[in-house]
Amino acid sequence: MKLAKKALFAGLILVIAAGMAFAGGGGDSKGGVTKGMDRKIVMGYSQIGAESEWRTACTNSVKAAAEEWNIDLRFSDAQQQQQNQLQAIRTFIQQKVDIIAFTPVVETGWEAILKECLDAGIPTICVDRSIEGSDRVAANPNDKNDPDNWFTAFIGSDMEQEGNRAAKWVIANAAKIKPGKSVYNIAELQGTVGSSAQMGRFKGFRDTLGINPTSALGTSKDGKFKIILSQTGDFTRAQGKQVMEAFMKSNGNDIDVLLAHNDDMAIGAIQAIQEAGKVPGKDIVIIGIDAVKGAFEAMVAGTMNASIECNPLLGPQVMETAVKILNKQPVEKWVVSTESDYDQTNAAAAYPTRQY
Ligand code: GZL
Repeated sequence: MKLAKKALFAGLILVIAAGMAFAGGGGDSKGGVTKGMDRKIVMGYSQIGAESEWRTACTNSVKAAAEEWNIDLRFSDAQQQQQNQLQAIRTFIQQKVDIIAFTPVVETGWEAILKECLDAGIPTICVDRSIEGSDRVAANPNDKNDPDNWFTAFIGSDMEQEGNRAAKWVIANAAKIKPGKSVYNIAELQGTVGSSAQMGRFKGFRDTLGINPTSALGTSKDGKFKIILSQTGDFTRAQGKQVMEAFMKSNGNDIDVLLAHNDDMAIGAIQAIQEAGKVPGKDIVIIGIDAVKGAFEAMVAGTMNASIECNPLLGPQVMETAVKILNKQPVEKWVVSTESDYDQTNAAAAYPTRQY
């Protein structure tokens, strides 16, 4: 009799353990089901790295939203290397995750891996940046050569629009801050070369100023604005400072405006401008993109003039879109982020409620 009881008890333990593992979906401890699903889904996420305040805010938003939606998130940090992203996505395929989200560090080199995802029946979501050849509108779904069909949805900003908005601010404000100039010389700190963020901002800024969008340097049609320096700082503070140091050495007395493709590079450049004996925000009008906390602090301090918002809080949209896709519900090909522009007229009022 004792033996039978022991066997029964052991069997019970096995059943309970099996039940918990199933409820836990990807075997993690939390269990339960994903919001809007009848099971817990597993998402592989390949993130670029942690190069800027913006990126950290984006990562935090994705992780918090995965918690909120009860999604088992397999998160990989590529440390800015595309090779690491490709490897991570291949691992997600081997793990048979339900869906893959990724931020392409540059626009090129994604066709093969995304076709492997398609062959494995795993839908993919492009987050923040996009891939070459994608205009992110619904394409002919049967055309395997159309990059728009290599991923299911894109969630992120219109980078060209951000460049347009930056140029519009410069046109409207440069002369107010530095009056009396017939030509405003512009220095530009570009983002990671080949990324959709760098390419979109580069083009949008030039288009609105009336400068040839295919060349780094050039003069606007009306002759009022001239890009005299343009180089990448790879979206980091350190490199933004380093490149601005070189700009100040070669043309420190000629620069009227600095456009930085993100605030981190602008903040690095501010240090270089101060070390060169010039007054940032007055001798050189400084505009960045992202609208991160550091930019608000600089605008309130008067060392930075404006920042064009690029929303990193994409996590909720990523998880909502993933659940819709897995539930076979229709999703927008491009879920556009909503954004505003900030400068010294509204930064102080907005700063206390900023989330990143
Ligand atoms: C833009 C994003 C850019 C940010 C940078 O959507 O990809 O990358 O502007 C970040 O701060 O490094």
